[in-house]
Amino acid sequence: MHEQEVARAAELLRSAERVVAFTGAGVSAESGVPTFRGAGGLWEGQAVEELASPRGFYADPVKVWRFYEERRRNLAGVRPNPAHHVLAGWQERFPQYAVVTQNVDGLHQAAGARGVLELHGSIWRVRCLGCGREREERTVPLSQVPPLCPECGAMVRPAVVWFGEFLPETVMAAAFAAIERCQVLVVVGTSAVVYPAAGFVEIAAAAGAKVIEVNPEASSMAHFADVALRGPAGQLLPLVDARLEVA
Ligand code: BJW
Ligand code: ZN
Repeated sequence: MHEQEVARAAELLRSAERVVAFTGAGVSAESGVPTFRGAGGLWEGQAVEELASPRGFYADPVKVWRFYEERRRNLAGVRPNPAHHVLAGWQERFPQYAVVTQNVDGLHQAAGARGVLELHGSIWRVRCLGCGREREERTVPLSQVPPLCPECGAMVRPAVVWFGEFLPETVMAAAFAAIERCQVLVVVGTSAVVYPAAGFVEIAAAAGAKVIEVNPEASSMAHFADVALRGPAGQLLPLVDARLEVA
């Protein structure tokens, strides 16, 4: 059913040297990680602004901390799926390759991807609200209230990017450079509604890149797609990868 699209995607990739994989929550769906939007999404029936904004955190730090603590607990036993593995493997194939992700779950790295550009931070890091120090924090379970910084005693927060906050500058710069230069952009598992990340698809297309979208549903950027693979990434990316081997 997907044979033609798979063949076309492989054809675009086979001759490419500069490739970027741009991912969202859907790439982790088959690992058992809930996405944000839609049925069964993390935010179904929840006020997003209450959970993922600085205002929400200051209004009720314990509630927000527990939301992340629960996600960390759920993620602790989760393994990367074939989509993460294919995308990690491509760093060996393409001379210039980057994984640019909106995800905070660390699953691309768990699959072996190096230099992953995490636009929205990481759930496995915390940042002190007092001294600004950031550190890795992989203890699970950790605590039911925001821990205090061992250096200065202030409260720490998850080192993720909330609504209204700027994306980390060096990560943005590196991602932008890769996006602007790539020949093929593979957009996997994102609804592409959250900016500035969503804008990368248009930027790449405007700069002449071919766009491959891998998503069971059309994203808001689907009109930029040269090839649309409509199905689960964990099933379709291995098909594309296998097809790449065929000359
Ligand atoms: C599968 C699948 C399978 C399922 N295989 N696929 C311009 C215009 C309008 C608004 C703005 C704008 N610029 C900025 C804004 C404001 C705001 C914004 O974009 N709002 C829009 C929602 C309207 N942006 C911001 O505030 C950003 N900051 C910023 O712009 O700073 C500058 C500034 C400062 C002050 C004032 C103004 C500007 C920050 C955005 C931070 C987003 N943070 C979150 C939370 C991170 C922490 C956490 O994890 O809790 O990031 S929100 C959430 O959405 C998370 C995600 O990374 C992000 C994107 O979601 P994603 O990954 O696309 O997931 P879903 O669930 O939406 O989609 C899943 C997809 O998978 C679906 O399409 C499924 O079909 C698919 N799928 N199974 C393949 N098996
Ligand atoms: Zn501190």
